[in-house]
Amino acid sequence: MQDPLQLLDIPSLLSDEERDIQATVAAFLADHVRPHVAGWFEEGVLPRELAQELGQLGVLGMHLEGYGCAGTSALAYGLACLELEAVDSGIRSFVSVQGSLSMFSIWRYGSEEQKQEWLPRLASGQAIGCFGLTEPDHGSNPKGMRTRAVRDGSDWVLNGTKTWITNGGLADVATVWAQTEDGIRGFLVPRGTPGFTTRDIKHKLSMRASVTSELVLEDVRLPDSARLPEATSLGAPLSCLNEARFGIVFGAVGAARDCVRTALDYAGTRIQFDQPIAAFQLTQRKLATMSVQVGNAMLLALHLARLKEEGRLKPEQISVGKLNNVEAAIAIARESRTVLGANGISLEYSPLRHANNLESVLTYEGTSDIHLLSIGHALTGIAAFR
Ligand code: TGC
Ligand code: FAD
Repeated sequence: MQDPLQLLDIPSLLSDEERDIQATVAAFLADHVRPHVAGWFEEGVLPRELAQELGQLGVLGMHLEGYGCAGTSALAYGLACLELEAVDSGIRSFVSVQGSLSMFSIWRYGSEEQKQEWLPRLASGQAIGCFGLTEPDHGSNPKGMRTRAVRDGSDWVLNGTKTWITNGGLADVATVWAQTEDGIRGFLVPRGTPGFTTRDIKHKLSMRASVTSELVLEDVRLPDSARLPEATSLGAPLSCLNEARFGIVFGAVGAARDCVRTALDYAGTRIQFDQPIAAFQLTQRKLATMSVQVGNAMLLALHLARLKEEGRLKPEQISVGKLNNVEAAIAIARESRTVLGANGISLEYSPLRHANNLESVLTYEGTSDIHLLSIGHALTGIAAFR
């Protein structure tokens, strides 16, 4: 059976260095994560020790320069996300939130002291970060957030609740976005700050190998040095989302590739009516259609990576990638699961786990509706969000 990305000879579009990075990440995951991930999903856990292993691998904040970060190309980061999500969206989410949301917010908007204090520890996985934008009443519309930061002498006092925060219960530092009388600002809230608590969200049917939490801030007092000095509007957190959404464009390809590989392997060995089910035209139609979709998604991801490396990638182009690739991946995951018959509903096989995870990916980092509206805005010049 052929790998679906080999069909279009996608590896020939990568440099030797990009292929090496991808292969190194894939090999690490095959040994250290893939054998355990279905168990973590079943138990609803993500071991904290994984952070340091991923830090040693060098994928945490790998596309950032300095402060212990690897400073790789955007494409290399994308390929790492692809391999991470081929194992489980929860693992890619951990890396996305750490590198693209927590670390990027500090790297881009933090003071030199904040960068020195947090970035090397976050890059090595000795510390874990999270990013609190969403609130119970403000998901797609963060502009209306209720979390407030009020000046009190030289300090700030924060009150509010953030919810659905990846890594929240594990995090040593939370980037928290809050309204002030001058607009939205970001604050670094270390674990243990009086008045700051987290509560993990249970009973998830998706992203079970990922910690998702509520952050509660009750009269949390912080010095002005905890404020991200360069973040001066909602544009700051939204620019961090661009980084994480870029990783999802590639990650979704990884989940889809894993599903197609699983379906191909299964179809080659499962015998019905005295033949491998791969010999039936209707099965081949499924396998061929999914392989075309995964190839198209990868070509789109590569195009966006090259635009990003040239500094030309626009938010609406990221919306095209996030919308297309996540919708393609969830359709592929569901179709792959049908190829496996009854076995398709077992955790022994990855497609339904991927499909369930992708329900979250479809929602977070901007729902498909929000990305359609962003594309519509770019096309028409009319913002139809409100
Ligand atoms: P709007 O008035 O259009 O914009 C406010 C300011 O932001 C600027 N801006 C952007 N800047 C950079 N990148 C972008 N993508 C930007 N989009 C807008 C804009 O130019 C403006 O700047 P300025 O200087 O004029 O103030 O804002 P709006 O309130 O109309 O909202 C626009 C909308 C709906 C697109 C935005 O609110 C949005 O993207 N909503 C979706 C929220 C979302 O995606 N939340 C994600 C939370 S984090 C998460 O889910 C992590 S999941 C874990 C994982 O990644 O694995
Ligand atoms: P809502 O905004 O209430 O949307 C509900 C429905 O209404 C959706 O179908 C939406 O598309 C639709 N809708 C909303 N507005 C419009 C409109 N203008 N036009 C048409 N339709 C519209 N957030 C963080 O800040 N940090 C994190 O680390 C994080 N991690 C997450 C992890 C998981 C597993 C999940 C599931 C979510 C996470 N989120 C995180 C939250 C996520 O970003 C939000 O769930 C998402 O932005 C959508 O917000 P909402 O759930 O409140 O849905």
